[in-house]
Amino acid sequence: MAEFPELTQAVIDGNAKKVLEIVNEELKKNATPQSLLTNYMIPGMLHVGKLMQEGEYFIPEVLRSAKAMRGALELLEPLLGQGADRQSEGYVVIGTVDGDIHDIGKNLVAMLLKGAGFQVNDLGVSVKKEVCIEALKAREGKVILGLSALITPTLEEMPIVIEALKEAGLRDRIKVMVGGAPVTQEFADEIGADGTAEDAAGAVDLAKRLMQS
Ligand code: B1M
Repeated sequence: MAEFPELTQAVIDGNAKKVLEIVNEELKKNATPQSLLTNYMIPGMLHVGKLMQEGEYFIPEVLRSAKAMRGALELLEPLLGQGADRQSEGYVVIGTVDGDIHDIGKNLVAMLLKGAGFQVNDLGVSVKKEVCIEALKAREGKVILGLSALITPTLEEMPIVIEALKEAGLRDRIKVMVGGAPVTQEFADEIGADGTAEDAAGAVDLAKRLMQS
């Protein structure tokens, strides 16, 4: 018996064509984008991380899997928004912190936020604090700033951005949400963020709570 379901294995193998094929087939059978992501594709990427850690996968293999994931995310993105309340839930500026180029998780968070009715300004990866400040200044009223980090060394960028918000006089109207695999609730509290979430669905719930707080 195969160790992983076919879709998970296709992500692990970095077989972009097969990932798209299976996703398309499953959608025709009425599978939801959320279940394809949560139950099959994300576990595939997590296994890729394990193989990387064990020295079985190197950057080229990891990039192939990331590319396969990205192709399928592009296909799923419009579907994640279907049925959502189109009235804006709020405005979110999001990015991966300076020095960090991981964006699959951040993109998922951005997608689900859009699907839930938030307006999202995605600043991309390795975003400098000045770029965050500029984007936040351009928007009046309450705004959520979402910061993602995947490698431990770049976690230290998060408090630097929060400090920059204070210096720019923006902290009182900006809610800061932090996330990414190495981020814990304890860390979020320590740096004075307004919250953290373990996954993209949790990030949507948190964003809704922050808009009401
Ligand atoms: Co990198 N990498 N990587 N990598 N990579 C990790 C993160 C690592 C854990 C792998 C390992 O060693 N096991 C390790 C970090 C160790 C550490 O510091 N703790 C690591 C390393 C070391 C590196 C390099 C330094 C390797 C090198 O060059 N020697 C290098 C760093 C480059 C840099 O950023 N400066 C590097 C490079 C890369 C690639 C470019 C090859 C590629 C990224 C491609 C891309 O993103 N476009 C890559 C990948 C793919 C990974 C792994 C395998 C997978 C990450 C991923 O996409 N996960 C990863 C292993 C792992 O995470 N186990 C690894 C799937 C994704 C859906 O989950 O991103 O966690 P995640 O997002 C989740 C939650 O965290 C949360 O919701 C998401 C959805 O559920 N979330 C938020 C994320 N952001 C959020 C924000 C929120 C709220 C929730 O609010 C704002």
